[in-house]
Amino acid sequence: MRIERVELRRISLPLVTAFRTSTGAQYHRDVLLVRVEGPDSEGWGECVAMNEPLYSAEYVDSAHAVTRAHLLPRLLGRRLTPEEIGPALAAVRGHPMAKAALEMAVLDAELTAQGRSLAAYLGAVCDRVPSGVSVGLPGPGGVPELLDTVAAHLAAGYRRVKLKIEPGFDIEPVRAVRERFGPDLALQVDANSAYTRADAGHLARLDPFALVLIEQPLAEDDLAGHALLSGQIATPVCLDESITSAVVAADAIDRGACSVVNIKAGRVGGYLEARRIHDVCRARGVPVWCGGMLETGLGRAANLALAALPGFTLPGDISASDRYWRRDVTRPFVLDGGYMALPGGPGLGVRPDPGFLAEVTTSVEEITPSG
Ligand code: OSB
Ligand code: MG
Repeated sequence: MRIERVELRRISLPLVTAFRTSTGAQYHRDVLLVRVEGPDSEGWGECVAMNEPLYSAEYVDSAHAVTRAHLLPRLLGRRLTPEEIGPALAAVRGHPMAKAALEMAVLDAELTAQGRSLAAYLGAVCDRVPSGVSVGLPGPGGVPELLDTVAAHLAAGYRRVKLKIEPGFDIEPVRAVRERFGPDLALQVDANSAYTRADAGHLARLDPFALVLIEQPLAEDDLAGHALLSGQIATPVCLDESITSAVVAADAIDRGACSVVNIKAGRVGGYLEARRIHDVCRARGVPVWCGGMLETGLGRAANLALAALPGFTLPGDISASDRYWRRDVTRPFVLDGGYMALPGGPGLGVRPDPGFLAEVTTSVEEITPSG
């Protein structure tokens, strides 16, 4: 498509419940949405960068700034296929979430024009995926509050539970959840880099609880530490923040740093790189699952398409709209027997509701080749 016009829109959406991790609490999301327009198509992209640079160096204001000043000038007025977006932006270092949002919008526009779904384009092999839920650290209610939250999610049908952990909130909550919900619950934990190599002995105390995996225990740049830790604990090590590309994924696996990979398209620069990571992992027999970044329905639709690829053999963090939002910007995604159906339809298969979008919009910029 020829990229003739781009809209950068910021929206503010309150979360239904505060989301706490070892890096801090989130009460609302300030999301950058991108709309690209060509001669006969338009498409939407969602930038998953968070409000603050706590999960990643990249955050929503940095993504917005780099998009306006450095990414759009490389795309506007040019005729580009979705596959050409990554290469066109490669000279700009870093900023994968900003790049991913642009590629997503061009994929949506191009595939919508072709009448083809993103899922079919990526190589989906199913039309629904099992749904997991990521449970934040509890508030003042502590472990009893956590048990109530998990009970409510299981009653809603979620097929896998992930608990956020941090030093001082790890062994006991895991023990409590395992004891209350029994051995059949698919249970995993996510540390968001809160531990160090010196914590290996402590993390080995999670071994008796038969966790599916522990996600990102150590620092993002510590592949060697994760390889050491993998030999010291029985729980499989999964990487999230560390996996920034297909090259890094192959390296991490080949060095024994992880035996499972969390794939997030935003973290790796887009759905095409995400698919390459899937391919690298699948070739090595490493299971992958689709992570989440508290997306709106736009990002959720794209994540569902990705999670329908054959290597996604573990349930991901793709939860129903009502786990995040009182009202989603698209039609709501719902659970059906613990599964979520792919939207179907061309492109993402969903559109934002213009009226609701207008209500939650905090700023809009229209950018054309002339500026
Ligand atoms: O580490 O997986 C993470 C949300 C924001 C940033 C990082 C993470 C998360 C989640 C929630 O765990 C996943 C979701 O439900 O979208
Ligand atoms: Mg994570």
